[in-house]
Amino acid sequence: MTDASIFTRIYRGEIPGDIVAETERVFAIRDIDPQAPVHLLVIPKDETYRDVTELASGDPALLAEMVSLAKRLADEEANGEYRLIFNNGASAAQSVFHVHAHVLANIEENKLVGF
Ligand code: DGP
Repeated sequence: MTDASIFTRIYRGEIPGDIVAETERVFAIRDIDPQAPVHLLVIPKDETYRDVTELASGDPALLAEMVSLAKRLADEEANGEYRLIFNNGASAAQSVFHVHAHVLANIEENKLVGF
């Protein structure tokens, strides 16, 4: 049996993490190392899917639920505009292999991060 991901452990309350929103199947936390004034992670509660490629083919409705929560958070914390980033694979800077979307907003002009 593999260990639960860090995000699953946060959701279970085993590791500190501020859950800022949740839906039936998705939750959101603030990134520990923010790259923009608003930097949230939107994460499925179930860690079955490693990355967005697997998720899109396995459960597109869950992907849609993630995008919907991202938009709701961008409305609540910014002006509704946001970047949505999925890193896919270690050489593309993915470090946690439990699919998650980075939601970045209130980005200063010319300060787009490349991570
Ligand atoms: P990625 O590199 O795309 O796999 O993004 C993983 C993100 O997860 C990274 O931006 C930092 C964040 N992260 C890692 N550990 C923790 C943690 O314990 N708490 C929180 N809030 N974020 C974390």
